[in-house]
Amino acid sequence: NNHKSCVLWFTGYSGSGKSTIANELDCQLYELGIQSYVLDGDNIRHGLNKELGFSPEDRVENIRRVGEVAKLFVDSGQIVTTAFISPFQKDRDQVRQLFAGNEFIEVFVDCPFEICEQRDPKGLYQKARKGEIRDFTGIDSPYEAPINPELTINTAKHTVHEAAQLIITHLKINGII
Ligand code: GGZ
Repeated sequence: NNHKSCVLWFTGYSGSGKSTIANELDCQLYELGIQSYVLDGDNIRHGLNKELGFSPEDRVENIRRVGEVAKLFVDSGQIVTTAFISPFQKDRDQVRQLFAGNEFIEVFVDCPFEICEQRDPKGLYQKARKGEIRDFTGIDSPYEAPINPELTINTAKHTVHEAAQLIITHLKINGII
């Protein structure tokens, strides 16, 4: 299948649905005959970035490295989705600069903080509230919502399937697939 390469850079709170939507998108692209790859905490923080924690400095370095890896995927002609909180606008902007204008697609996985905390799929919010985890995004570590994302998806209003569809539509409208 003929398509252009790009990075879909997801950003949003823990529990907003980044990895879930990224994996659904991966499946929907596969059904269109398009190969893609997902970078997330599971394959990056346990390997390449395993010495990094959640201090502001470590998050900056985490995102910098993910940006460089995403760049390698795009150079190799692939569509890559990254699913990291990436809480700082400045770091997302720095990653954006690695890419040509239409190759970097910032996707705000927008879900009200209260709903992310209610979902609490891994029980981490509860631990953070009890003080068992420090530097937790939205509790005692900041999150800067994107100023001008290419795409915003409210995951309190859309199903996972719909969210992936919205991204596919964006890729089609912009001539990437
Ligand atoms: C935020 C944390 C923390 C702290 C562990 N703050 O819902 P999850 O579990 O699967 O996703 C979260 C993930 C965040 O890692 P990222 O690499 O995406 O963060 S960043 O982009 O800011 O570097 C959460 C888990 O790791 N987790 N401790 N203190 N999330």
